[in-house]
Amino acid sequence: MIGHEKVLSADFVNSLQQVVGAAHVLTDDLGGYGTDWTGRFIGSPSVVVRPANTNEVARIMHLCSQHNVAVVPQGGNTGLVGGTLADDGHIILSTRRLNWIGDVDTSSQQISVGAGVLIEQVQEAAKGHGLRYAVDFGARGSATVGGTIATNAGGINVLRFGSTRHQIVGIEAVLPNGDVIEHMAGLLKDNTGYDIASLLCGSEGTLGIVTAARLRLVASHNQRTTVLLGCDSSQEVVDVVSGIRQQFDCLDAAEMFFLDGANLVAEAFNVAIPFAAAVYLLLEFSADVDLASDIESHLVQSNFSGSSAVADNESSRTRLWRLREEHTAAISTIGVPHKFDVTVAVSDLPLFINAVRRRVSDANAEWSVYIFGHAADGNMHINVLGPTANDESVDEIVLQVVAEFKGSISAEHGIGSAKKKWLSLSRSQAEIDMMKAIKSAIDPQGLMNPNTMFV
Ligand code: FAD
Ligand code: 2HG
Ligand code: ZN
Repeated sequence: MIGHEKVLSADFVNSLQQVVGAAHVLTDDLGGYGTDWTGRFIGSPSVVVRPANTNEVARIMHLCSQHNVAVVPQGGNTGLVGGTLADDGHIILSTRRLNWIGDVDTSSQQISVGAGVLIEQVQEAAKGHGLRYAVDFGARGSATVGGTIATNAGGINVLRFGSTRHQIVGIEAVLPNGDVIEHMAGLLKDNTGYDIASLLCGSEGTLGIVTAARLRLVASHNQRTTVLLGCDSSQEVVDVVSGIRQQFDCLDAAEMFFLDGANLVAEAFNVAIPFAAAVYLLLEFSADVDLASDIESHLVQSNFSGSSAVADNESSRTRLWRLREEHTAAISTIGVPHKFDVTVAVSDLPLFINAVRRRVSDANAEWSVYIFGHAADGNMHINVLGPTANDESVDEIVLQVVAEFKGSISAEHGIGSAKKKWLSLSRSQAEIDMMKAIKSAIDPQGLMNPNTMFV
């Protein structure tokens, strides 16, 4: 990687202040900007700069290019792979003030928003028009549109609507040299060369700063049915999900977790567990009719004999969802985890889960392993507590198991700084060379997020 300035000159900092105002250039107390959500990745950025609009972002990038200063973009800082890790001499460019929300365009079912808008705010804006934003997950109240685009975030509704990439119909971004790309018309049919929005989606801040996006919205339905099932094994979860998917194309979410994780959430946040089971499957459907009795008949016909709980109002729905969504926060109450967000073929999930548990326990029986995730996507989150933040032996073990199952080492959260050593487990050398060629064509000085994605 090309060397950058380690000490920022007063001249450079003054120039930043002239662009955004002194109040939005932090140099002393950088608050939580330097540390990631998990507390595992602690950086040492020299400056945090908070632009208010695209023009200010462009001027900042132009200055950074002139002064050879590396830039780490940051949205809500909810990323879980050390993707906002900044060193001495790096600046963090926070997008939180790019928070404008356009009108919902009901004829195209689209909305344009600034990159700093929170996912929950997009969802709220859509709701008033009988629409929904399909990207949804536990960090909806703090993750930003720009961050979710940069990581191609997944979440609970991917099985029905696809990941963030499938929701982007337009993008605005600032390139490392300060040039602005604006392609926000939202035309559904637009085959005029390379798909730049798609390229920036999942680029983790290594190619430029996403400043705005045009997003597709989907119809929201009147009836939501949420059911928690108790299963005996992961194999039963896979079988139930497969049967349900064949019969119900209105399945929004199929989330699984184990009793140990449910107990942890219950203890940490005082959430009641409706019944004990080895593995839980949380299903959510949305349609224009109430599906509860159809789902029940389906389960009876397919000889499902476990316990079940159906949410009959919003507060019981919230209670069921908390059991799943609070896993991340509950784990953080007992330590700093090593996190993995991996995918394998859905049919391999039971064997894969067993293999991970066995191999981690063989390495150190004292380490604890929590597994939960998005069952229909084959995407499991493995959280290991016990190894120190810098002990990467557990990362090697888990990611090698993923490779043996021909899975992906990142299903949702990206590579960041946490997984860059293992990129070759999921990508061939030719693919990595191509990615590096794209990176150096767009960012020849290597200014953009230098600790992320590539070793
Ligand atoms: P940040 O954490 O600030 O940044 C993430 C990455 O994107 C960094 O590499 C950063 O440099 C880059 N970046 C940020 N903004 C921009 C921008 N405007 N332009 C260019 N690059 C940028 N993720 C999922 O996919 N699915 C889940 O179900 C899910 N659930 C979560 C639940 C919890 C409780 C938490 C804490 C996290 C969860 N995440 C999940 C992870 C995280 O929320 C996502 O990765 C999210 O997309 C990060 O958004 P952010 O705004 O916080 O980005
Ligand atoms: C989820 O699905 C998130 O809840 C976070 O992707 C996963 O905490 C994790 O490991
Ligand atoms: Zn997830």
